[in-house]
Amino acid sequence: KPKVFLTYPVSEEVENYIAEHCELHKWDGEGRVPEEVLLEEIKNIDGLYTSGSTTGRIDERLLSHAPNLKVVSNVSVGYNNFDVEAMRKRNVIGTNTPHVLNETVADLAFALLLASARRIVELDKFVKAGNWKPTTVYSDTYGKDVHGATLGIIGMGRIGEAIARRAKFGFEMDVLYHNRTRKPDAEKKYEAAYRDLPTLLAESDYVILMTPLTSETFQLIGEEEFKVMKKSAVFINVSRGQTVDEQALIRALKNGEILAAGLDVFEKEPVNADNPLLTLPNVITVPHIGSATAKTEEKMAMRAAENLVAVLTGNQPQDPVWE
Ligand code: 8YV
Repeated sequence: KPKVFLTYPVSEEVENYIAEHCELHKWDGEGRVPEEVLLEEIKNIDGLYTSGSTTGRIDERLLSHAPNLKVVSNVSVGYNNFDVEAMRKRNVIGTNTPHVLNETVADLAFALLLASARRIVELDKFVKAGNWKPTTVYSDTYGKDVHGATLGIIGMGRIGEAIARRAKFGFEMDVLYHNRTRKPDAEKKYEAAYRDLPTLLAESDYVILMTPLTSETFQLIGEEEFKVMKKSAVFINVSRGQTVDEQALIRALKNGEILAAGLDVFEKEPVNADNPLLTLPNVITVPHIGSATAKTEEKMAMRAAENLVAVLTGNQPQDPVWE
């Protein structure tokens, strides 16, 4: 049987499925696999089951220790942990888990948007701290309307579309989008209007960043981009931390160039405790939980298992990240 290394815990069902076809090696510790363990395991395995956060980058340095490796199966849709060129050169197939997480990630984007707009986190703390008094000035609790506002979506892929659907039909928002290619379907279904990036930023009340991290989108949003946004704009990032220049975001929030931000992702994860984003009152954060519901994570885990097994049993995986 081909040998595989599982770098984080999966359900019994997923594990049994893999074990039917493969000899299973598991990392039983918590969090990231220590480098010495990974380098030892990778010497003998045919397949690696991972997500960027448990093994780090799949690059030439790692691959040079992995003479038998045929497939790296990511339990995530993002595959910025793959050095695609290095993997291709060594004929290692990379797979991801698209589709099954679209709605869950779109839900989180909206959760951050609504919570930022209506100051849910700040006002929750206010009530629980006993600060709601008969003398409380009601206007001090005012937020921003979501319904009917203009939403700019940067990255109109599958998840971008799920966000657009919520915006259009749930909140009657005007949807703008920016994408590498035009999306006639989305334009029709959600009346989404294409804009170049500066125009989208200038016209939007809410901006949701939902692009994959690539060399083209690295720090796509920086100082200049925040400057053209409305001072009343709310910025949401559910893509990858490195699609934003984090220092520029901090300055924009401090200087009132934008109103608020809701962040699922950070330049460095886990985020450093002294990162100013954690103390700014107009920022809400969650620990990269875009797809983190039990149901969706199980679907992702099974899909990644199917991809892994497909390659190792000589079949076509359903989600190769390149052809
Ligand atoms: C993953 C994600 O769960 O799928 C992605 O790209 O960002 C998340 O949904 C996370 O990367 C851990 O694997």
